[in-house]
Amino acid sequence: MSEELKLESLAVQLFEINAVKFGEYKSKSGITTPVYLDLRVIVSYPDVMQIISRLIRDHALEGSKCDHLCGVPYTALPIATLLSVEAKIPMLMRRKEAKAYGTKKMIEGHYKAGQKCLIIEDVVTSGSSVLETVKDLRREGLVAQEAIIILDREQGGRENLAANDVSVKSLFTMTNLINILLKNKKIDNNMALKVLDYLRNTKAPTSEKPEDRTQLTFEKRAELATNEIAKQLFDVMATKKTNLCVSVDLTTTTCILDLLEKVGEHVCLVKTHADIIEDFSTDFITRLKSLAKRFNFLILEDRKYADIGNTVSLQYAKGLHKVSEWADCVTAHSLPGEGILKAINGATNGVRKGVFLLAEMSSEGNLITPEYTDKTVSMASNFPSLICGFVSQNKNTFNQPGLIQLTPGVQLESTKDDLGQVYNTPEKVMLEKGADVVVVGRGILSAKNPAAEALVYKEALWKNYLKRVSGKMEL
Ligand code: S5P
Repeated sequence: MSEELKLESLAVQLFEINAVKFGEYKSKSGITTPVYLDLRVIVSYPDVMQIISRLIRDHALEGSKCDHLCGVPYTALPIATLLSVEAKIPMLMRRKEAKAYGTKKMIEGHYKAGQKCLIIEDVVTSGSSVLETVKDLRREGLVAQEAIIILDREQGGRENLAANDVSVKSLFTMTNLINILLKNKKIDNNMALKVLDYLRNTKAPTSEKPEDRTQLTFEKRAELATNEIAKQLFDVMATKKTNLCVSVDLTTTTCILDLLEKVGEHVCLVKTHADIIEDFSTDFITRLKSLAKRFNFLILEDRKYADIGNTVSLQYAKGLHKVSEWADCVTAHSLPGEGILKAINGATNGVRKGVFLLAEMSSEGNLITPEYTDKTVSMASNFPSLICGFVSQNKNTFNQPGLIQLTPGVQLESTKDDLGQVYNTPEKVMLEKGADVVVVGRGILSAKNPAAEALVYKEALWKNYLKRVSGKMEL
């Protein structure tokens, strides 16, 4: 049988098993549609499942060079499974929610970053379900640029997916399906015209291809920043030609000030942990501020606030450290909810300040899940004038170009310490992981010559920044 005849017979079978229905149905978005597809029922018809997977294998799969298949949960899972077995292509499985405990992987199966994964879906309307799977695959470093679907409803999904670099092959388009059913007298002319008319008039909203923030220069991003400290930090980076942040994890004020005399010219940001300093004093702060002015760097107190709003407002403004008086920005966890951001906002007394929210951590076995990361990013969107950016390890965490990705866990060689810290190289964090400001602590502090080492980091980072904004990355 030719491919055309096989498709024709499949369309008729789908109609007969009630996987395609005509009438008045409410779609997910609340609009009434004259045609409804419910391919979940195919699990009750092994013959139909086999016909679909063989049609995909013999026709749509042609020319796709993929290492894996991944079905969009749940309807497409059985089809992806059959296809995996029939075409002998390993499958990956995407979870809908990350597991609450144990490994928090969204993608199950064995894979390596850089491998290609083909997506299988039943029906595409706006393309949003396919995009959710694409996002999770890309977060794992997989290349997800192709999708094979059973039916394209022709309501803008194909265009939305193309705008996100995903090309689509389909067994049927809705027009094509309607014509087959009309020809086989399963529907009459009136119904066919009604459906085609509906398709012409009801398009899913189009999504524009989001701009990749990592390809924009820091000068351009300064213009897009909504937080004043982020804007200032972008400006400092562009002027000093450095995106290095030194983490001064030292326990005496003399050691910190001595170190900053040596490395101050090479950094855009100095990150402190005030609570590890044994002789903290207001005099230290005066000297720190004067170094910040002389060398043109900003100060980030890495306090990682994580309490209820009222306590955080006291921790931020009061006590021995009075952080709100001297730190340009601070780090905070999103864990307690928005109250923490309201508290910091309220305690700034109108002075321009910034917050980096912890969206991800660099330490092995941390309990942050992809869902937590996404919710952290959404929470930040309610505080555009307060949020500088995110502490994060991944390019896909967020894409607003006016925000800054602060990435710790960096040394010249990929290693680990004895307490779970994981290190990536400057090249990797700049070209693959989307870092904007890169935090280096012991890589510089433990060097025989910290000034020379800071210069090595600064140059390695800047070289890779220039490479990515020139659009000449070889990924
Ligand atoms: O996920 C994180 C977040 C932070 S802010 N992982 C981190 O390591 N940090 C901080 O970055 C940490 O508190 C430390 O001050 C610095 C990394 O230091 P290093 O010596 O391992 O480079």
